[in-house]
Amino acid sequence: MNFQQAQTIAQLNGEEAIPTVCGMCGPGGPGGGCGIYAFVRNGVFTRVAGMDECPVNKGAICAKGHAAPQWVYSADRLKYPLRRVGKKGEGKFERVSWEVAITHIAEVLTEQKALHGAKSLAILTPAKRAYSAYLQRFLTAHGSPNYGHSGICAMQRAFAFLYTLGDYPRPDYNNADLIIYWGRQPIYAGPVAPPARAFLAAKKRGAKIVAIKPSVEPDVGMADIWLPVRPGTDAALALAMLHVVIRENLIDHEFVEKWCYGFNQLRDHVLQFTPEWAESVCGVPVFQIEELARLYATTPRATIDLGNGVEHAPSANDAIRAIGILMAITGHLDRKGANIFIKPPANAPKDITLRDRYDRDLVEALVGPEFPPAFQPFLEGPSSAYYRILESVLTEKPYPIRGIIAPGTQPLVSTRGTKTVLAALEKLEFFVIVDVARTAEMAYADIVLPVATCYETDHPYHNVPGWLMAPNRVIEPLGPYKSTFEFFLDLGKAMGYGNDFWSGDIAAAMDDQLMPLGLDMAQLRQHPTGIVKQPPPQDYEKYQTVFNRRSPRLGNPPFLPQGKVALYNNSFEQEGFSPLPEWREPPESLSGTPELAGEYPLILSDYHTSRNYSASWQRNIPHLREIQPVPVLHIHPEAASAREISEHDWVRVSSPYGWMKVQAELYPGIRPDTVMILHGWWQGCSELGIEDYPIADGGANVNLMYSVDPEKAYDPLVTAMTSQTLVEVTKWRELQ
Ligand SMILES: Nc1nc2c(c(=O)[nH]1)N[C@H]1C(S)=C(S)[C@@H](COP(=O)(O)OP(=O)(O)OC[C@H]3O[C@@H](n4cnc5c(=O)[nH]c(N)nc54)[C@H](O)[C@@H]3O)O[C@H]1N2
Ligand SMILES: Nc1nc2c(c(=O)[nH]1)N[C@H]1C(S)=C(S)[C@@H](COP(=O)(O)OP(=O)(O)OC[C@H]3O[C@@H](n4cnc5c(=O)[nH]c(N)nc54)[C@H](O)[C@@H]3O)O[C@H]1N2
Ligand SMILES: [Mo]
Repeated sequence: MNFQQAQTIAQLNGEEAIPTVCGMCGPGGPGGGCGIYAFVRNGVFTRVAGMDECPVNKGAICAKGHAAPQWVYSADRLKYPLRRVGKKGEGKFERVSWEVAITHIAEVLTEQKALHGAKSLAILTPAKRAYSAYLQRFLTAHGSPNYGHSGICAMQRAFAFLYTLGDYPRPDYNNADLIIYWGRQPIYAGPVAPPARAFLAAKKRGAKIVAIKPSVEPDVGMADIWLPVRPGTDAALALAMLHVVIRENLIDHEFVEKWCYGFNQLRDHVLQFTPEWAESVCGVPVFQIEELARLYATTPRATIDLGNGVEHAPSANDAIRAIGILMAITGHLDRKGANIFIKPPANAPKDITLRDRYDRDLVEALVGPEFPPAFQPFLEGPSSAYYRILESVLTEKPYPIRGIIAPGTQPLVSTRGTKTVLAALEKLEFFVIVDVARTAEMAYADIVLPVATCYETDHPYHNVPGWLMAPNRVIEPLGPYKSTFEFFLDLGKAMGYGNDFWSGDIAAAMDDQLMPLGLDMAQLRQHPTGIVKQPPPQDYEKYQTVFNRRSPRLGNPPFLPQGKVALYNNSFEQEGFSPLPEWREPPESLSGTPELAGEYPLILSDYHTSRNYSASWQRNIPHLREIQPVPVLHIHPEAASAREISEHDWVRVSSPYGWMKVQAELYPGIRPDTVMILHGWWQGCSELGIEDYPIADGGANVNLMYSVDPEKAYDPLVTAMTSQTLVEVTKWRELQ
């Protein structure tokens, strides 16, 4: 609905309709970017409607967005700041004030810094959040590089593409005749509307759609071709496609000649990756590999949308590089309807990450570099991989992290190796949780700070391409809450970093960031439904044509030393990595460890997005839990019947590292050798009488099932962590 309609309806019902931004797709508020009207009656937040004026959702809103009031009033909300009084893991806390909690944290961090150096502090954050820049700023002011990025979300793609192509190649959905969704979930992955709209519009236009993923999801239902790849084997598939296009001479000679470096080495290198070899690894039949390679290479307007599905494997970097190379040598780069480079917006809000203070010393101090130090700081600044930070607590190599702040992230369920993480949290000297609700690892915290949801604050400003808005407070905070932004301002000030933290004044912080855009929060707030800025470029003609006009990155070391697409990558070679994309098996797989297949004959993997949950939260929201009440394992009917498993039977899924108890859903749309589950299950829902599941064995936390062997479990260059293993599935029997 639009602003006028929202006001009219509210008036009729004795309500208020407050324009603001949805916060259900990512912690910290505007992660998702959908504009909403929040309805309030007698001071109570009751319901949500999509905002027509918002260019992101254009009035649409998903189930998660609608469920926001139940999240805000959830029984799981933290009530006040807590300080641990019992032993770690016991879960005994005393209530303290916000000020006492902040002072306590500042004292401990100051002492740890004096004794062990600033680098002994890490902050965990698996993905880019609305408040990410605040935690980077805090770390840099403190003197630590240990920003704990995931090793599991988007940065792996950014890295491999930048060092191969010089920029991130965006799919030009609007002009493509062939769209390949590769490890991507275009229908459920929020913010809700744009990818689904692009998908449906392409379909309506008659564009051909290809889905590459192990099991059927709504996008596959509407696709023309489905390549049911084995989990974690995308690099093998991409290498074989390179083999076919080179063997059959389906390449764009002019582009290769002019803009690619190292074609001869690539040609010789991919000879070994035949479709027959690839079939034995990735399970896609030879004819389909050849068919797709030819179709892609010979369709002039063909694009690839690469998602998270390719980032969760030890050969993630190789897969992404190989796919980037495929775009380049077939001439599908920087062309209309292909993959294109978008010009960055001319004026952006101020970068507050204190980038000018990054130096070699800071990078050398990383406890577990997400990318090798030679490639740091990368886009978001220096980063240590999330899991490696936790591991250092146990191994003390190269030194132990002693203090961790977890703002809006749950290490026991979000990263791999649950059992190692548990041991690390037991040993960790000082652990601070900053969250809106009870988390999986709360019993291990020394201090827990309860923060306001975005419906209880009026910041940050919201800035997505084409739209700028000041969110409004919908209701007064339900407890003694501040926002995650204010937490870092308060802590910065208490640590003596007030100069870098606007003396603790959040309004000043927001205005400072907005300055380059020529307005402040008060001016922005005068536009209740935000300011629609220059819409983002939609047509190819408006994009910067990187290879003709030269992007700011091209030829700008260290990205592309030759100023050309790096088919052969000298930058990687110099650091001891393969200059050409390779194939690396997951730690356990049917082709790599056949000796395990007797005991564990099925491949297990998982996926991230679903239509009604975000990551590992929101299972405690009754409206959402009713839609999808139990964790289901998709298993092919043949695999199920061979094990005497019927629909909705509870089953035990065992890997070499742990076991889960979940429900079987007989699913014809999955590879018969593979089972898959949505990750992120642990929360109960007290309103529906559902209890929490165990975090480790016997629950449904898939991250405990995988290897974390540093030699095998992640990509050595980009630390992408494996989410593939081998399992056996058996019918659950009570006295098992
Ligand atoms: N096996 C497997 N593991 C995965 C993935 C996968 O596909 N498979 N996906 C990976 C990906 S892509 C990601 S991004 C990560 C996600 O990992 P995390 O970001 O760690 O996700 P959650 O564990 O759901 O933690 C989010 C927390 O934020 C809290 N929260 C919500 N709003 C706010 C707020 O405004 N402020 C604060 N401070 N807290 C808030 C929620 O209560 C919740 O506790 O998981 C990764 N892990
Ligand atoms: N509703 C909702 N929306 C979200 C989020 C959320 O939690 N909920 N989270 C946000 C975040 S943090 C992220 S990172 C994005 C993620 O959004 P996407 O990048 O779309 O990633 P996924 O949702 O993990 O979808 C990956 C797809 O790849 C498939 N897949 C799994 N393994 C493999 C494999 O080995 N190879 C191939 N080819 N495919 C595979 C999965 O089945 C799935 O269909 O979504 C964002 N939007
Ligand atoms: Mo993510």
